Amino acid sequence: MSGVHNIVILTGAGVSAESGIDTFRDGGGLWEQHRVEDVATPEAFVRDPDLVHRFYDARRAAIQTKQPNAAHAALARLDAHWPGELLIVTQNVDDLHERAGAKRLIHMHGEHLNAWCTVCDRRSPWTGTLIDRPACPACGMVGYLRPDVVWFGEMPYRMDDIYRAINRADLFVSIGTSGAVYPAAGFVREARQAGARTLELNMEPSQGSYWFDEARQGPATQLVPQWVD
Ligand code: BJW
Repeated sequence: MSGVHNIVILTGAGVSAESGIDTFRDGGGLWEQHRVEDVATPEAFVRDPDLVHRFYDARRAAIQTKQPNAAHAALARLDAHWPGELLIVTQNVDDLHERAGAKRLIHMHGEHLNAWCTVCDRRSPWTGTLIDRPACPACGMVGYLRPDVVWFGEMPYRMDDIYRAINRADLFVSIGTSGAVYPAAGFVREARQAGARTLELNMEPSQGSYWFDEARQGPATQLVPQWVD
């Protein structure tokens, strides 16, 4: 990686697939099992909160039984040893990057293991269920906690920090994401305009594959360690 000082890495569901966590848009993925409009919009939560809580309670329980894989581990090694600026921007709501040891990390679509109180606006660590309408640990109000995830139509988190890093990047790497969801799908264009080299590591060419200088196909547990080491 000669001449590279500042790296931004975007990750998606494909990075966690080999840990046994379902992706969204692959055959058998989450959006084949549930309609997006029923579980991943603010309107769905207003219409049928029990359905939404069941969907997220089940996934919150499942991720706690999964382990980081070789791709998460390789990115954590890179984070630990890279002397320049580095930012891992994950769309994933699981905690496998941090359990592998990554530190320079932003969860732009939120985190399963947080609950967000819609009354006091505080986030609290959460490993249990939300369907039973528990009290907010911060303000004590009962029945107002929701999953701390970003649904369609909501603003992803820390966009200013992300765009600042992309605009300083010499290298932008996208791993395990279909490129179907904005604004993350537009990061590669932003990075190119800022002069970064762009690399995609994914099982198949993503929807925006043609924007990348180089695209390698294969499983993340092979491609990511090969790239890092
Ligand atoms: C492997 C592998 C292996 C498999 N190894 N690879 C029309 C045009 C443009 C935009 C819009 C539009 N209409 C509406 C919008 C906006 C909308 C949007 O993008 N919609 C599209 C569907 C068109 N976006 C939003 O609403 C966002 N907010 C927003 O835009 O606010 C305004 C704004 C504007 C400008 C700047 C800033 C803000 C919010 C989006 C929220 C997305 N939320 C979800 C759910 C999170 C909670 C939860 O988990 O339930 O986030 S949806 C879901 O998709 C989840 C993911 O993070 C996200 C991306 O999915 P990802 O990670 O790419 O997974 P997959 O399954 O799609 O792909 C996996 C890939 O891995 C595949 O390619 C496989 O081949 C590969 N793979 N195994 C390597 N082993």
